[in-house]
Amino acid sequence: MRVEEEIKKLKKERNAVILAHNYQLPEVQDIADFVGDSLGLSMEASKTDAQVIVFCGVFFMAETAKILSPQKVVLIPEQEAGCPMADMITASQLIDLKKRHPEATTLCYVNTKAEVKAECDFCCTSANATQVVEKGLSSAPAIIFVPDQYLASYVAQQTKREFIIWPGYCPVHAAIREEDVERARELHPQAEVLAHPECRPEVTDLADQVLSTEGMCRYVKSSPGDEFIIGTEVGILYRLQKENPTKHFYPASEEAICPDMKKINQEKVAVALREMKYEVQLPPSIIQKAALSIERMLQFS
Ligand code: CIZ
Ligand code: SF4
Repeated sequence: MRVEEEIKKLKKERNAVILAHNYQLPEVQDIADFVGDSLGLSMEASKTDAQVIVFCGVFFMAETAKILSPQKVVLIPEQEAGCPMADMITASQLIDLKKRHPEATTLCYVNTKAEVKAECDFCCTSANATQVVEKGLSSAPAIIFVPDQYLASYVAQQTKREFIIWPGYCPVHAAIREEDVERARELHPQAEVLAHPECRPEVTDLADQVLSTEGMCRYVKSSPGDEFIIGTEVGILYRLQKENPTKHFYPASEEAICPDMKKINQEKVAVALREMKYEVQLPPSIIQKAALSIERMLQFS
């Protein structure tokens, strides 16, 4: 049986839904029920009556799906698919930081482990961070922002607030340099430059639009332009091209490839469904506390 057919059959048998992050390989995006960003996917999955969620992404994303659907079985087809940025802060490091700034409200990017979310007042995504700060944290005397220093500095600039920043970063986005954007612009002078806020400030300063992955997908669809330089992980170009077949997309850097995002393929999805592995398990107390930070975010976004 072809692997795609096997996945279809197992999906039915298990009553499963398959989620693929925007950065996944084309062969994985093609077999997914939903393709999107980590929070959007987790929310979609929680609304379905599927009993099993197969999350094709990195570990913190599968944890987010578990936090929003504690009654469902959440599987990640590759145990080693982590996020180096999320791993840059642990719960105990955050607890120490909070002790040094007891007056501060804590805000964590969704790219954090569940145990870190559990220690935070608010969660945010790259799509709603500015709004969460403006609406939810307008009266906070101080704000701790973890772990992405570049997203933090972008939101600080937008909201004219100062944050207590953790020096984390995404190695994939940080590798995109000003020169890369300038070179791409010379080659494609008509193209609009879209950059993710995980990029360095030098890069977001050069961009025409600073957008999350879902923001990029929406923007491209509604824009009259037909050429775009994309400053984020290259996996998203597949979705952009599929949804906008007449438009043209160029990566800001062809080297912006997240190795962790490429660890899952169709074969591993089939194995995950066949053998029901690898199941994401979280202590109920962590789920409850982490869910609170997400609920607070949702009130203000
Ligand atoms: O939350 C996500 O899925 C990530 C990592 C990025 C984005 O902009 O969607
Ligand atoms: Fe983490 Fe960066 Fe990979 Fe996203 S692209 S999963 S932030 S390392």
